[in-house]
Formats: sequence, C-alpha cells, structure tokens
Amino acid sequence: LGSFDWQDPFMLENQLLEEERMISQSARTFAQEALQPRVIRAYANEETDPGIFREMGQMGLLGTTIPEEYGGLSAGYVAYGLVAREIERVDSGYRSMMSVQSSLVMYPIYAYGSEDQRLKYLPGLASGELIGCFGLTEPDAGSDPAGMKTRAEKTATGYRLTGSKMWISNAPIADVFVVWAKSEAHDGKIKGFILDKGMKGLSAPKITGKQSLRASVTGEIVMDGVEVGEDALLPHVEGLKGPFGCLNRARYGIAWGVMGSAEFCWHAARQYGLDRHQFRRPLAQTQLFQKKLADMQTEVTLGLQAALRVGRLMDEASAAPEMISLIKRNNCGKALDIARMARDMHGGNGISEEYQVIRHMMNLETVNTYEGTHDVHALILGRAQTGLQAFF
Ligand code: TGC
Ligand code: FAD
Repeated sequence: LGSFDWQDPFMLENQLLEEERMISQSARTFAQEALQPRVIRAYANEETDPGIFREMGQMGLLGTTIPEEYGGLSAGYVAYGLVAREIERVDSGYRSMMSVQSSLVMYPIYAYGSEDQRLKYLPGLASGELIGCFGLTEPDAGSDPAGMKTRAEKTATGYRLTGSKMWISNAPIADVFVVWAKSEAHDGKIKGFILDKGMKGLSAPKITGKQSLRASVTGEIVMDGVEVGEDALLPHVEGLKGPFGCLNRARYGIAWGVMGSAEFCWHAARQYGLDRHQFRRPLAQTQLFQKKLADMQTEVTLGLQAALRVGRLMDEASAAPEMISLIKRNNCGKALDIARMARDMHGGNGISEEYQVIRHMMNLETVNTYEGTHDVHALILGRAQTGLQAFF
C-alpha cells in the first residue's frame, strides 16, 4: 500500500503534467512573494493596485490558454485552474482580477473577435499594460441576463450604446470594456462590443462600502449614448451563448480557485489547533477539532479531484456546461463552509485580520454569488435531470 500525504490525499500532484506543475509552482511563488505581503492592507483600505496586472502579465498569468502569437501561454485549462488556485490561496479578489482579464475579456476577443481586434487588444491585455472588464449584469438583470435593458442603436458609421451595468469587476480602472447589449440591427439579439476608456458618454464609477472582495475594485458601467464604429462589434457571436461561453471558462476557474482559498483556511485551522492549548492540551487533540479537519480535508480533496476531471475534459473540448455548474456550485459552497468553520476554530482570533480566515470567508460570500449563484446552478442541474425549466 502507498503512503498518505495529509495535504494531498489523492496525490493530485502526480496526476499533473510536468508543464502544469511548473506553471502551478511559479504562480504559487508569485502569489506568496508578491501578493501575500500586501493583501491585508489592500483589503483593509479597500484599495486595488493596478500594477498587479503588469506583475501578473510579466509572470505569464494573464490569458494562459490564449495562443502565444497573441501574448498568451498556449497552456491548457488544467494549468489555468492551477493558477486560479494559487492566486485565490491569497485572496479571491486577486483571482477575480486575473480571471476577468483572462476568461471574460481576452477569451471573447480571441474567440468572437476579428483578427484586427485580436491584434489590437490581446498583447496589451496579456502583458497587463491594458486592464479589461466584462459588463453583463445590470441593476435589474442579474441572474436573468436575458432581461438586460442596454441597447445598441444603429448609426451611419456604427452603433450608439445606452444603458448601465452593475457590479463590474475592474471597471473603475479598466482600459477595455467588453459589454453586452441588445442590438436593434440584429433583431434585438444580444451582441458584444469592445469599448475603450475615455469614449464620450462612458464612465465607470466605483462601488464603495463592499464588505467582501475589497482588494478587487468593482464599479458600474454607465453608457450614455456612447458612439462606436462598426469595428467595436464582436462579429462572431450572437445571443446569450456569447457571454455564457466566457462564463463557462471563468466558472470553471473559480471551481479551482475557491479550493485554494479553502486550503488556506483548512491549513490555518490545523496549525492553530496544534499551537493553541486549552484544557491542558492542543485544541487539535480534541475529537471535535479533528472531525472538522477531516471534513475540510475530504471536501478539498474531492473538490480538487472533480476540478481536475472537468479540466481534463475541457482540454479535450468535451466538458459540458452542466459539469461546470456542478463544480462551481459544489466547490464554492464547500469552500464557504470550510472558511466559516475555520473562522470558528480560531475562536476570538478568527475575527482578526491578522489570521486572515475571516477575509477569505467574507470573499467567498461573493464568489458563491457571482458567475451564477449557488441556487441558479442548482436550477441548471435540476433542469438537466428533469427536463423541466424552474427559473420562472
Ligand atoms: P437559456 O435559455 O438557458 O439559454 C439561452 C442561450 O444561451 C445558451 N447557453 C449557453 N451557451 C454556452 N454555455 C452555457 N453555459 C450556456 N447556457 C445557456 C443556450 O444554449 C441558448 O442558446 P440559443 O442559441 O438556443 O439561444 O437561457 P436562460 O435565459 O433561461 O438562462 C437561465 C440561466 C439561469 C441559466 C442563466 O441566465 C444564468 O446562468 N444566469 C446566471 C447569470 C450569471 O452567471 N451572471 C454572471 C455575470 S459575470 C460575473 O459574475 C463575473 S464575476 C467575475 C469575477 O470577478 O471573477
Ligand atoms: P439576483 O439575481 O437578484 O438574485 C438574488 C437572490 O435570488 C439569489 O439568492 C438568487 O439565487 C435568487 N434567485 C434568482 N433567481 C431565482 C430563481 N429563478 N429561483 C430561485 N431563486 C432565484 N457581473 C458582471 O457582469 N461582471 C462582473 O465583473 C461582475 N463582478 C461582480 C463582482 C462582485 C463583487 C459582485 C458582488 C458581483 C459581480 N457581478 C458581475 C454580478 C454577479 O454576477 C451577480 O451579482 C449575480 O449574477 C447575481 O445577480 P444579482 O446580484 O442581481 O442577484
């Protein structure tokens, strides 16, 4: 029989290719050396350092799946997931910055854009010189994006966009805005547009007072008759499958990412239990504490193995969106349970920024909600197994 590594019970490491192990290791070194030292202050002050995009770009962590000719790494989806796990081990907000740029901005420009659009935007986005955001959600259209009100009217030379987007990651510091609107020239179907910072009528006010994901800036996108040329339209997709094609990739990455956050909380709780003595023995020597650690270990191990399985299928182009809903929903929910448990196991110290578990817990409240809430993914899975639509 083999040996048992408590940190890696199913020997995930052994299931990775050499290139994947190297990308994961360099993402881990970067996250621990460049991001970990600044996250506590950034979160406390609700500050996002835009320079992080350039640092990530230099490390090759933006657009890892995009071909090298456009500045990406031409790596697979397992490698992308491993990067998300390492960044989110530090903070879900930093992973958000990376995954919006990679899956929600670079991917649609690569997959749905013209060659001119690819050449104009992708190298700058890959290096982090340009920062991107993705506008789908609106004040009155969150879980139901088909209800969006943003409109693109045809003009002589292009389109005029009017509407507003809400809860948009990176928006206040973005140079490039991928936004989705109902286009009158396309029978009211949803089309994607690329807008540039500074266009007349375009603004992105910051949303302040967030108690979650504070190291990642969030804003609105206000489009007050923004005039764009024909070259702003993403030509190769139409309908909700455009934004959903991007969300499939981002949701998949989140399923890995939250496991990084959960691993941080689990390891912190274990160490705290070994160090902290009550009733003349370490907390880790009590049955209740060990049961909680066993639950955390079990859920992280199963969640990572499931993410790896779906990643391998993504790399074979045979993953179905429902598989992604299953792991996004499960892994976010389990990570949130683990973070709440770790917070409790730290006692009073658990509410202090110094121990970091409460920051992860607060962040995971957002991650459980965005990119399709926990319940919306249940409805997607319920529809797939009953054939019955329960959204409305
Ligand atoms: P439905 O009728 O199911 O589908 C409409 C059309 O879309 C196609 N489709 C998909 N295509 C590719 N991948 C998927 N996952 C797809 N899901 C649906 C579908 O085939 C159909 O195509 P066609 O050609 O037949 O028209 O649409 P519905 O309106 O009933 O949708 C319901 C529901 C709940 C599934 C959907 O609207 C949903 O997933 N809602 C959640 C919204 C959401 O996830 N928003 C995310 C906003 S972005 C974000 O949160 C970024 S945070 C990033 C960060 O900071 O990290
Ligand atoms: P609602 O849709 O109003 O849902 C409220 C509650 O009702 C939830 O519990 C939900 O599960 C439940 N519910 C909804 N419909 C049903 C139903 N049919 N049956 C049962 N229950 C239902 N969006 C972007 O486009 N780009 C971004 O970059 C982005 N970044 C974000 C960053 C942050 C920090 C946050 C908080 C959000 C971000 N979002 C972004 C928006 C996010 O995707 C939405 O918040 C999410 O999709 C939920 O929409 P909503 O907030 O309108 O909630």
